[in-house]
Amino acid sequence: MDLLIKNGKIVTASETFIADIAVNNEKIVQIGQNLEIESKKVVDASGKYVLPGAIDVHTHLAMPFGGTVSADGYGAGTRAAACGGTTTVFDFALQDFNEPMVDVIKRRDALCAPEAAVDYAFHIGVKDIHGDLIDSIKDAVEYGVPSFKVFMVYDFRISDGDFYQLLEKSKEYNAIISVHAENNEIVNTLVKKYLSEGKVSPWYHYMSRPEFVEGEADLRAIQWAKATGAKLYIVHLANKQGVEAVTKAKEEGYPIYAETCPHYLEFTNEVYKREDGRNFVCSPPIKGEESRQALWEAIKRGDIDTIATDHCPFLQSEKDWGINDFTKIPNGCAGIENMYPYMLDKANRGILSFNKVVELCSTNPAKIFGCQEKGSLAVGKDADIVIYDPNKDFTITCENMHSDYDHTIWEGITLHGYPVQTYSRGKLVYDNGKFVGEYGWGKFIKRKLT
Ligand code: DUC
Ligand code: ZN
Ligand code: ZN
Repeated sequence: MDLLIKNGKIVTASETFIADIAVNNEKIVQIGQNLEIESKKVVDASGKYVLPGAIDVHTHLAMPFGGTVSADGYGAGTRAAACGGTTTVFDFALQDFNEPMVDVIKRRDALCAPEAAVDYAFHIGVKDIHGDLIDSIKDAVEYGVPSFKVFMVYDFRISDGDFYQLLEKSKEYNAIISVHAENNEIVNTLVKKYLSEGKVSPWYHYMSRPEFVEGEADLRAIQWAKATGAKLYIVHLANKQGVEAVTKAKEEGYPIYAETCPHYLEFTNEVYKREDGRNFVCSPPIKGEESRQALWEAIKRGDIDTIATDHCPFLQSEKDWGINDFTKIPNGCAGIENMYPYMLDKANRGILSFNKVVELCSTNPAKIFGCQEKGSLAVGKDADIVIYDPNKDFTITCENMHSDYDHTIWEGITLHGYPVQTYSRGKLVYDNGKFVGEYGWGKFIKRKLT
């Protein structure tokens, strides 16, 4: 045996029990009490939780955006993921015009493969489906990438008609479409209005993309998914109206899924009034308290399926481009190392169960996006394992994070309980504050939707 983790409190989405886990050749091979097995390495996890590694299905690593490139490349992003208990990272590979879908994956995988410290997968950010390109989604599905994303905003957005066609095709080829939902026309109109009135502070980033701008787009996207019967996954849901639409669609039996991110659960739009408000600029922006509460309630009801990060950090000097004009602030915040510890802190404080956090951060992402080998602690699954100390307090600072950024919106936040070890397919990659993994270890995960 390669590894034996003894006496930990094992958590799955449905159960918690004390047992040993045996790992061989990167897989979990046995789970049981008092396993008497010879092993090269034995770890005593008494008093600790043993959890499946988190799966962050929403990151933007090395992403050209906002006039620069996001600060974490594939090496830094996956290193930080490992140190926060995340053992699989999904990145968005944005299509070039005229580019067939599989080529998009191959182009980004060539950058990612030599650097990745944990396993990874891609969604394809679709820009162009003219001519035969739309049918190349079938090739991507066969290649192991059955998930596509559309943006309703930004210069890489697609038209409503193309979005609709993609939904139709995704049903035919058993794929899933994710959407960044905001109303582009209204954003542009409000931006113009505020700039012309000299209203340039980060607060006007929020004011130009308030609740209804996102909610209305959620409603449209859901309406089209219902009409086609396609699977739709709403990324970074951040507003109450959208939550209500998701709840209704689920009640009606449609395959509509929703993700939110820790920053929408922790902060409110008040952050945009802070002196460092530009550092919180992301899209969709963080909304008011009513939306924050609605997201927490939806999590508890089961209407939010997953938590992911939208990790897209920029350097302070880049955020500073927008000191006198909110439209010049590159959109995005850090989160890849904070998601699992943040959500587990909520479990440790009794706000959610540990099982629920495992479901949101690992089991559901694996199920929705077709990672058969991941998402749970069970015999036959990859040995992606986190050991969590419920008694270790940890205060987040930029210095104790493992990214390449130089500031974080999570600065100064204290968590009760923290991961102490992360294993990626049985290999120790994080140990008590230190990254001990290897660049290039991470494997491309081919997926298939069930
Ligand atoms: N929103 C962000 O804030 N950053 C990356 C892309 C996105 O949609
Ligand atoms: Zn987005
Ligand atoms: Zn995103």
